[in-house]
This record gives sequence, structure tokens and C-alpha cells, in this order.
Amino acid sequence: MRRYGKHTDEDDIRSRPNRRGNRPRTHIRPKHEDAAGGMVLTVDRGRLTCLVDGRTVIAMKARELGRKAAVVGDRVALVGDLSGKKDTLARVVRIEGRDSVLRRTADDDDPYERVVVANADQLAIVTALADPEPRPRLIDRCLVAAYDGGLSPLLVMTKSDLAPPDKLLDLYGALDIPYVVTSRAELETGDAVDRVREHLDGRVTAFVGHSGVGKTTLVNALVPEERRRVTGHVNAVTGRGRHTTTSALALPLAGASGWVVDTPGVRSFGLAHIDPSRVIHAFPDLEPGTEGCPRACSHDEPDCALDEWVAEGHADPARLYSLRRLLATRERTEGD
Ligand SMILES: Nc1nc2c(ncn2[C@@H]2O[C@H](COP(=O)(O)OP(=O)(O)OP(=O)(O)O)[C@@H](O)[C@H]2O)c(=O)[nH]1
Ligand SMILES: [Mg+2]
Ligand SMILES: [Zn+2]
Repeated sequence: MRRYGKHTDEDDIRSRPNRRGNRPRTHIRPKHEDAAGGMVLTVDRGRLTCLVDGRTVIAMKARELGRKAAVVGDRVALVGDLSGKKDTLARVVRIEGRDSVLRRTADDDDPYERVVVANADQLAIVTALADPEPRPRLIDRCLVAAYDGGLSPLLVMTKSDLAPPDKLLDLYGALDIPYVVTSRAELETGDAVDRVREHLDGRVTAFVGHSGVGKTTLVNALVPEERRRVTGHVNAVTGRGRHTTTSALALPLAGASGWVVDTPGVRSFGLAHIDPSRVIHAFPDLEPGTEGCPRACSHDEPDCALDEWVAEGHADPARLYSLRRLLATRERTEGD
């Protein structure tokens, strides 16, 4: 497919899942103690656009980093020309430890996982109420990825000028996820933007969702100045008409400590790497009920202790139903 064909940045950052546990190569650390700290805003064919002391600096990864890829949201250490002037190139010599990683695979049986964003603490799952139609399965999958990666979810339902949000709100009610509903008119008055902004202060929020749901429209409304400043350096948006986003872009929120990350639209969200025990952490009301589960229980199998525990009245059955729906989403394909 177009968006996940050969040309997206994410192909550069493939890593084998079983290498995730490798220890950082600490022996190279002391070498660049004078390096400046920066944040990766976007990656384009190996070129990293970083924010360093308020300047936008283009950098390449230093050879000593080997196969380790820097991704959007990474905190990095840079040396070399940090002036940010045209045609200068700095070097990224270190990728700092990550607080979180949002991962996906292209398909569920794909052994390669791609890190979509590092260090995000909130996942804004953007769904249009119409055009394109909501895809609850995709939302469920994004939720599972958020819970697995330790990000807290935020549901953003756009285009309420085209269809009402009631059905989706019903479907996600039991999950108790914060949500915002936006419309074209409220984007223009700024009301929608203000409502979204309330959830963003002090956080790094990655916006994900199907192509055309309005992620970029929203991010642009949130950070118009920053977008222009950064994309002035990056060949991101040219020409006229609607432009599908082709690489993730992190932008600082003006006047607040938060960041927003726009990402390319996805058709699916492969979950090959998900660990059900991490997902259940997002359900603290159900977690104690798993004590009686068999070893390595998927919590979606006949011997799972949660059924009996919930039947005894310890938790809301709607919560267990929602958890099961999320876990089961791994076994289904997108078209179901
Ligand atoms: N009716 C209506 N249209 C909207 C709204 N928000 C965005 N749009 C339109 O939806 C279309 C897609 O918006 P984008 O912001 O490019 O969508 P995207 O999610 O960034 O898409 P990709 O980059 O392909 O993933 C544009 O034509 C927007 O003008 C809304 O609230 N109502
Ligand atoms: Mg976009
Ligand atoms: Zn279980």
C-alpha cells in the first residue's frame, strides 16, 4: 500500500523484536560529554530534524550508533555544527533512553516492529464520525497498542458536522477513556482546538488514525506557527489540495510544555508484539481478578479466572467485556 510501501520512514527503523532487551552500549557514552541535547522532530531518509535550544538543526546519525535508529520523539545528543543554518549538518552521537515506545507491525504476522513515536505519554486516537466511516476495530487496536506501550489514550472524534458520536460513545463508555468531539465549525471558531488543548498540557501526545480523519487539520490548528517554522526546513508540504502525511512530525505546543506528534494515516495497526499482561495493567479494576488465572493466561480463554471473579461481583461485567473485545482484536483481521 501507498502509505506503508517502500518509501515511508518507518522502514528505516525496523528492529527485530527479540533485540528489544539489548542493553544500551554504555561504553560509548563518556565520549561526547559536551554534546548538546535535542529532540527529534521528524526523520526523512536518514536525515533527522532536531530541535536544539529552540533552533531547528538537521543531523545525520553518527556511524558509531550502528543499527540503532532514532525516531520522532527521541531525545538525542548532537555534536558538530548546531547553528541550524542552511546546508549545515550536525551529528547525532547518542540516543537517550526512552520513557515509552509506540510500536506497530504492518500486519499481525509481521516479525518486524516499527517504533512509531518515542517518549509519547498520550495517544490521541483520531476517528472521523463519517468520511471515512469509523472503524471500531482500528480504534480497539490503537487502544491495545497504547496500553501495551504505557501511553494513556484520548479519543478524538472529528467531523461531528457529518454524523453524531452517540454510537461510538456507547461502544467506548465502559472503557472510561477521555474524549473530545470536534466539528468543522468548531475548528474555525477555535472551540474544538481549545477542547483538545485541555488534554495536552505537559504531555507528549501522538495523534494516530486512519488516513483522512483530520489529524493534520487538528495539529495545524493547534500549532500553526511551529508547523510553518519546522516545515520551512523540511520538504513536507508542497503544492495544493489535500496532502496525506508521509512522515511523523513532532511540534512543541506554544505557551505550554507539551508536544504534539502528527503521524501518517494507518490502514491497520499490527499487534504481533503485544503482551496481554501489559494490556491488563490498564484495567486496574480487573487486574486483581487475574490472580487465579493459569500461567501465561491470555485472559481470553476458557480457564481464565476473570469470568468467575466478575460473576462474583468484584468488577463491572462491561469492563471485562471491553477488555476481551480489545484482546480479541488481535485474532481478527482488519476487514472483519
Ligand atoms: N467536514 C469536516 N471535514 C474535516 C474536519 N476536519 C478535517 N476535515 C477534512 O478532512 C480532510 C482530511 O484531513 P487531514 O487533516 O488531511 O487528515 P489526516 O488524518 O491528516 O490524513 P492523513 O495525513 O492521510 O493520515 C481534509 O479535507 C479536511 O479539511 C471536520 O471536522 N469536518
Ligand atoms: Mg495528515
Ligand atoms: Zn486470565
